[in-house]
Amino acid sequence: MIKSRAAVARAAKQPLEIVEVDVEGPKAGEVLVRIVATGVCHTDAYTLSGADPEGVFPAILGHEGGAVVVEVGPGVTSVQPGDHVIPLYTPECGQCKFCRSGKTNLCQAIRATQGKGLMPDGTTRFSYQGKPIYHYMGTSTFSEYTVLPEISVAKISKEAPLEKVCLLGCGVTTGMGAVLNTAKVQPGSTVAIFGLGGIGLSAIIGAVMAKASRIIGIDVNPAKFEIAKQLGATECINPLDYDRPIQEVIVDLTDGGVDYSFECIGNVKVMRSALECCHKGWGESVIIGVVSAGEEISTRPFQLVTGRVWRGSAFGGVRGRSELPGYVERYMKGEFELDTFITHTMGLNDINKAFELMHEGKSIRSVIHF
Ligand code: NAD
Ligand code: DAO
Ligand code: ZN
Ligand code: ZN
Repeated sequence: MIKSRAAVARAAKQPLEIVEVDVEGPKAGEVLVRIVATGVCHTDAYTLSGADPEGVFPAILGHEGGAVVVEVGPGVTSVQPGDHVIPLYTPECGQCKFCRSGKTNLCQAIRATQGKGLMPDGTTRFSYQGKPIYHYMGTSTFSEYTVLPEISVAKISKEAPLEKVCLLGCGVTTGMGAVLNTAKVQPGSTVAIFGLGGIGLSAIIGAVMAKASRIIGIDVNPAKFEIAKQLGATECINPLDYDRPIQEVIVDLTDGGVDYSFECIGNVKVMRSALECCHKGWGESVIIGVVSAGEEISTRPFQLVTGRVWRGSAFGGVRGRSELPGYVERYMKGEFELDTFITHTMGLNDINKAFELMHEGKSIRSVIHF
């Protein structure tokens, strides 16, 4: 058992509490890692808000980390102490029906327990004052030390700066991957990106890499436009500046609609706009945003009958263990940058400030340094 500084979510809607928790060592097939840095993503705020049907409390949130392996449990062969890793909320076992299908990154090997805030053996490694604390998304990166299943870590180059590539643990991979992997945007395509937070801005980077001809950023907060243009958006529009639906505006701007759109907010009304701004006959819309339990999307079925395609993407469709190290390499080669995303850095004691900045629309990503 070791002590670890951690930000504990005691209950929904309560600020995180910084305490010293107890962390049990890794069991068979598990690894103990030291988190060097972690980003704070909108999904952490979503779970803390109480809207997440899988949200259990008390828990240690966080899923966008960069870490060093400290100890491995019996039977672990793919990593050893000292290795640098990115925790994966979408594991890759390589053996389940989903992994073997070659059609999805949604490995199901530990889904049942991960969704309940538990390790694969049905127990938790965290406790505080003798009472158990739940894991979160199989990662719990808001703790200096955390235990992960071996299939939930991607081994990456030791040269990569963990305080930056931690963003590849969620936001940047999710946005870039949705464009490059899920939609497979073609050179010369027109693209609309709804929501210019960490995910939407990463989708812009993906669209630039895919050589899209036109990249339209849409956000109700115009403070996001400068950075979106810096990253490659060719134009930015604010739905609040128009007195008609934003999909009509985009259809007019693009001679019938865009080739691809991406919803990076988590708003079912915007999801409809994103579908309906797509070009008749071939336009594809990808849902990335996560919405509260019970909410539903709607459109007229004729939108699909006439050739538009509606799909979704989790973690950019990226298989974490086999493909994420390649994304890190691409970053190291200078194919994309991460500095623009990191608008704030702070210590763990200030983590609630990171949530405030996100809610106020003042940050893209705050990175917590342990
Ligand atoms: P964020 O809060 O940083 O960004 C959201 C942006 O949307 C903000 O800039 C906000 O101003 C804008 N916005 C809000 N309402 C809007 C509206 N009605 N019209 C236009 N713009 C609007 O969030 P983020 O970290 O970028 O995450 C975005 C979404 O992606 C969240 O729902 C998050 O849970 C989800 N997410 C999904 C995955 C996945 O794998 N599918 C992974 C990570 C995050
Ligand atoms: O396999 O049923 C499943 C769940 C996969 C989880 C994928 C989560 C993607 C959306 C949540 C955003 C994470 C930050
Ligand atoms: Zn995330
Ligand atoms: Zn699997």
